[in-house]
Amino acid sequence: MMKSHKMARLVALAAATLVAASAMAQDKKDVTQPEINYQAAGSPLASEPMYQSTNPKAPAMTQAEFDIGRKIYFERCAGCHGVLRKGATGKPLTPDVTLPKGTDYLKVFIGYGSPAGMPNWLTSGEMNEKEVDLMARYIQQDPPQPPEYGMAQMKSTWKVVIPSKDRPKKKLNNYNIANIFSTTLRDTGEVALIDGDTKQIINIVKTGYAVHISRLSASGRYLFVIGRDAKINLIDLWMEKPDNVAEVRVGLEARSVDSSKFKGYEDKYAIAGSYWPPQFVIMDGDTLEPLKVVGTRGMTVDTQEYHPEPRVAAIVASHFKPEFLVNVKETGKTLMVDYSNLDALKTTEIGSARFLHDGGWDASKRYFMIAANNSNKVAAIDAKDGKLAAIVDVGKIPHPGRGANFVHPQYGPVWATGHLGDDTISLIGTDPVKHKQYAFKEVAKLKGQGGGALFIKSHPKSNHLYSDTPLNPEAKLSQSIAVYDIKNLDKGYTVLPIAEWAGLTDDGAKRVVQPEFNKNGDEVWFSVWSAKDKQSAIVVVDDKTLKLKTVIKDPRLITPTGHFNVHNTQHDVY
Ligand code: DHE
Repeated sequence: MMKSHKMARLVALAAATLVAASAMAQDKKDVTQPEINYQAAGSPLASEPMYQSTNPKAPAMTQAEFDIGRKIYFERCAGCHGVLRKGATGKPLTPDVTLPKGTDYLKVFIGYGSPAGMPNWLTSGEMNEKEVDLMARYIQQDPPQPPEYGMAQMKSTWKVVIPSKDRPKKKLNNYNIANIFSTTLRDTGEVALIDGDTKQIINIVKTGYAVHISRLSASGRYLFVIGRDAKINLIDLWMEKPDNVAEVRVGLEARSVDSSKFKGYEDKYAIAGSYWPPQFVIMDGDTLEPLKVVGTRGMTVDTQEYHPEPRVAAIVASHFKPEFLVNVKETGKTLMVDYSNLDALKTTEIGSARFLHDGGWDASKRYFMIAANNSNKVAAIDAKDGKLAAIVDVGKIPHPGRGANFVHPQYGPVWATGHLGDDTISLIGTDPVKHKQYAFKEVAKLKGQGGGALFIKSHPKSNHLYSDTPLNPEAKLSQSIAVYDIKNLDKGYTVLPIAEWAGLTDDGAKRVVQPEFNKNGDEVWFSVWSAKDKQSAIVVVDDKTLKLKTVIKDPRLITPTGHFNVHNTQHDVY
């Protein structure tokens, strides 16, 4: 009896290995390793203590093993499978799914991966046999829940370093602050404030963990920076040496921050959205005092099922109404949050498609174009009429950053996005008045260098469209940029060897990421992003001639990724 049971298990295991092995073969076609690594970046929740509940049906685990499993899960898996393992861009891994599969089957899947995008953790060398076994047992346990994080916790981290009354009454420096760049130094948890005119570093400001984005207040005076650990820093650009004046931690993990831009509310409020807990908070724009916390847990747009952890992705401030547009990823909803009365908060909920991630305004700033990345769609939200204008099918895993706006010779104003999962750039018409027949349709697909594109950029004064491919597995592509002549798109693209121009001598990854224009729209900045212990740089290109203008190198520029020009970010120019 024992023997036949063991035999049956071996047969099942062999079958699972075959499934996984054929899966791996297809895997290569579908999802690239950098794409997976991008989705599955480490979560700050890895260091949060959590309660281990014992499910008698799950394989035994000691508390020490459980803690290791939890750490690995939040470092490697939570980005795709969700904090509560209910599934996000990856499949659900709750015990009702994992227990019937059993440890041996799960070990094969974790070890060898799947065509749907599950990495091959064992054969890639990222986990050893012991860790794979531990993870196979871990995901059969009840998922531990990280703590909630409400007003009391926020208030306990809130610090006003320089009170408003002690801040400058006028600009105290000689910088052309409209042309300052805030560059993310990802792995040091800092931003570099760089003078766009002289290319000198003004200050390096300590911010949150694995800092993510910077945004500007409506007046252009205040810079908001958010870390993945949900720490926000408020930097005053009027100071003699611009620096931090307030900070607060609004959750345990986050990605987005912005500030009120509607007439009469300039610089009044700030808002930040969290991945965990799933919520957003409205703060005082001057001090970051948290004022109102709103949860985003709720029903999904399509099957209308409850989702316990819908993460807050991109947030923008409307120019038409006193509203923030808060994009909730897993439920596929854009919340238009009216901040004119925080005590009677009115929200218009617009459903579109799941996995809303990043996006930006069209040139008129009326339509917010948001990528539902794993649904391969872009939703256009009409901020004036408070409704969905359209949902547009695009390529595989659109990733626009904030996208790029330009006037197409044939289709009029268009907004563009590149894709992580294919080599196309989708152009979507955005003018329903003079180019009605093209409005909110994918009017053209440009062929790009390859998949793994993250950011695309243009400028009203430029005739060029720039597209990066930092996550492409081929170094030649991840280290260069494709540029299109907007007036002659059929000609295809010109390749700029940005990493080569940086002249870095070590063997760093040198991924070229995020084109960003200066204020005048006549030069474009790129980060050349290498590992923490390797040299990185910023390369500045002349937009007219497409020739190298300057390379900014400094030992303090460690892992530069995104950069945000004050004027362009303040006025949503892209
Ligand atoms: Fe980002 C924007 C989330 C990985 C650089 N990133 C955003 C936004 C979200 C997001 C929700 C939109 C914010 C907004 O507009 O309000 N990013 C995530 C992730 O969940 C993901 C996939 C994995 C993770 O664990 O964080 C991720 N992002 C990365 C990177 O690895 C990048 C390339 C390098 C880095 O610095 O970490 C990166 N993300 C950026 C940048 C922006 C961004 C530069 C802003 C683009 C813009 O033009 O506004």
